[in-house]
Amino acid sequence: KKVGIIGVPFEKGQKKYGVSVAPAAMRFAGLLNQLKEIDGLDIKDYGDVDTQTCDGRANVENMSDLALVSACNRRLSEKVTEVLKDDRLAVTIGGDHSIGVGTVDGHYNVNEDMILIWVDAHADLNTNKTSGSGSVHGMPVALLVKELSDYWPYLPTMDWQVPKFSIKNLGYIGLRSVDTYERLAIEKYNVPTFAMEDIDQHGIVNSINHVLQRLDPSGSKPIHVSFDIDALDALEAPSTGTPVRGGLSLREGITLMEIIHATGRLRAVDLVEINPALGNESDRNRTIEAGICILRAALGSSRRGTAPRGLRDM
Ligand code: DIR
Ligand code: MN
Ligand code: MN
Ligand code: MN
Repeated sequence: KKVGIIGVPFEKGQKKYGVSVAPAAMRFAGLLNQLKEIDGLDIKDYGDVDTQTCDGRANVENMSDLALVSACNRRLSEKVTEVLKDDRLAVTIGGDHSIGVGTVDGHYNVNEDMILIWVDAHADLNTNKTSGSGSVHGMPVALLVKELSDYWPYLPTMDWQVPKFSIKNLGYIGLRSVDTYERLAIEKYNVPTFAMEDIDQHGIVNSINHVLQRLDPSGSKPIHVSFDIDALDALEAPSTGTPVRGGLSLREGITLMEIIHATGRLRAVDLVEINPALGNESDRNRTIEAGICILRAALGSSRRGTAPRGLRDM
């Protein structure tokens, strides 16, 4: 099983300093070695995407730093496509969640039949007209889906990104802070959504199985998981820009990823919004550890353990 790691030190999709440090902090914490411990994995590090430079300007109302968001995502999209064409599962470490535009775009360009599981406290489904913050990390899903393209004005510098992905192939897990127009879109398009109250009622196992069944009844499509660390409870992952209490336990997050891994169809995972500059050292370490646990589960680490190679069938 082959995996490619991409770092995206980008934080202009929101307003707090520090999310851009996450790829370096995750590497320093031993991410690569902890993934290499997983039996049979071949890990290649593709390094960090350039997030600093852009040409042109894009002054769009209530949309901060669009030209930089656009340039970073354009490079990221190409990188994700490259990793997938190298026949590797693309693991992207953000950065804020605006980078979901590039990861999903790059994945869609290789697998047009992909389905997208957005694991988040938030729906990230605002347009510049509905957003209360003007931060693009609250808008990536709305930028990606073709059904909402008419709700956007012309976006200078974004011509490279034609919204092609259908909202019919999207599902949500973990929501608990949804803005009014986001909720309207979820209902209008009947997006399979397991908000925290639904997970409380049905359990995480039934919740993810239901989403997978709805999006892909035949069980044949490539899966992309975009995991915002704020989907986890603020006690499990405190170092993040917009923490919300009452979220997934780390165990629920791990179970979710184990189930998705077990499909054998996971092709891309994003892990975003870890902000090592927020909170104290214990908060930072806990949040980074939680992120590594989530990625390990996604890549097939078993909590039961794995017997040594070659001795299993004795
Ligand atoms: C809010 C917060 N819905 C917004 N979004 C966040 O700014 O649009 N997404 N924090 O992760
Ligand atoms: Mn290559
Ligand atoms: Mn998000
Ligand atoms: Mn979020």
